[in-house]
Amino acid sequence: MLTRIDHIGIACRNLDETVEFYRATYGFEVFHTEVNEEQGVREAMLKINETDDGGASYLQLLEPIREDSTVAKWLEKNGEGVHHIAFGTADVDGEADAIRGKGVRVLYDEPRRGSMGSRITFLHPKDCHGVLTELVTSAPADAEH
Ligand code: CMX
Ligand code: CO
Repeated sequence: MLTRIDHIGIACRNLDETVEFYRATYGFEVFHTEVNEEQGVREAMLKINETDDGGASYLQLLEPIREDSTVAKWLEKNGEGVHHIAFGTADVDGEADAIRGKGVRVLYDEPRRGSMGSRITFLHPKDCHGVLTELVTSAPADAEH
């Protein structure tokens, strides 16, 4: 089951300036920042609300760290804006398998590492009516990240 909006991923050119926009305009504070080398991004997670399933919903602000990263390529083509949506689930492996079985391309054979020790995979936007869609299972609450 997919039980929440885990996050909305927003591509930006300058993470610090974008973080400041969200703070000054809405009062959202940074909950967590990290560099994900594999994904080629520096990111900030802004927690918007907690959810009934024990998780939370975030904005994920993404700045590319490499010219050849997916986000750099997307920014070049589209400019800043909403890059993907992510649904939260307790079972990313099972959900990915079930969705793959429906004929939607799942981009990774096995989930990879996402924000805060989560496990993530992506569905191809061309199979999802133009929306790059991520599936996320959060790390257990007591895990190091
Ligand atoms: N949303 C919607 N459509 C998208 C898209 C996006 N974010 N990114 C690409 N597309 C579309 C393009 O517009 C293009 O469509 P057209 O052929 O009609 O022009 C098509 O998909 C192919 O795009 P591309 O620019 O050639 O890009 P690639 O095929 O090289 O890569 C994708 C697309 C989805 C495979 C790649 O972005 C990917 O692997 N994404 C998953 C990883 C990721 O996004 N990581 C960053 C976030 C990390 C995190 O959330 O933690
Ligand atoms: Co994401």
